[in-house]
Amino acid sequence: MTQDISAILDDMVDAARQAGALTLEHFKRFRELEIGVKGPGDFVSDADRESEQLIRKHLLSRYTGWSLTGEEFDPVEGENRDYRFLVDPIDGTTNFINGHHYTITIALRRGRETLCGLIYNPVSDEMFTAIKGEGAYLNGEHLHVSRSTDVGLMMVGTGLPVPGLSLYPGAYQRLDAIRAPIGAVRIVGSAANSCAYVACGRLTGYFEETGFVDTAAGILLVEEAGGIVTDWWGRGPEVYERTGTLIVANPATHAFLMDQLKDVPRKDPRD
Ligand code: LIP
Repeated sequence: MTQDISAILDDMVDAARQAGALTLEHFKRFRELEIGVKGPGDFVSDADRESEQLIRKHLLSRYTGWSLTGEEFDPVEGENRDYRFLVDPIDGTTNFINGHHYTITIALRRGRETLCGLIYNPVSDEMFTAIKGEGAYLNGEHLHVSRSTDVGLMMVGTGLPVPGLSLYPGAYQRLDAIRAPIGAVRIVGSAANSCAYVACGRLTGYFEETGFVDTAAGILLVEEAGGIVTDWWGRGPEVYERTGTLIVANPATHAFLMDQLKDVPRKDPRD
């Protein structure tokens, strides 16, 4: 059966807006949140769990039998494994619990293909959306990555791994060299928001070792906004899905980052 992807994206947008309102209530009193620790540098709050529950309920009651992978609970394996929602109910939990901008991100996949996705920043009320082949949008306005080729004006986003947990710590020792010729390096604190910033030109590029649930929608958004998406060794997003090493960037910044990262030794045993 052919699905109306635009109607499904509308339902995903509704879910994200509702989860945005819910999480904002917690965010307003971030100093009082009870914080759980899932692992080193990996936090969770009631807001993450409530947000994921709301999104699950909203989507799976409309798309019965479909599958869903979220960050906070076990995956739902419906009888329809073809269609799967990927949900990060709060991307940037560390930001969130400290009162900084965070996002909610949802992607819809059919098999290995991302059909559509969104990144919602409830604090700024910015809704980034993309449907495969139909462009990328911010609050309904068409997006394009930065067209700048000037190395001196590049602004690159990244995120720092928890010490000892990175498969590629060498990459972050190159930050000085990456920083030297360009305009600036920024840590946005949400992988999804970093991708959204590349899609709308607030960053010219972003690289990190991060998770696919956080970035599936962002990858589509950047591709649809005319950017380039590879892993650190220039291979397509399907390889990044395994290695977790992502570059999303405008063409000039992509070439610059590839040059900086291509010698990082590949260590992933699955690679
Ligand atoms: C995290 C992001 C963080 C990034 C991590 C990870 P979580 O997601 O918020 O900015 O550096 O790689 O993506 O754990 O907050 O959902």
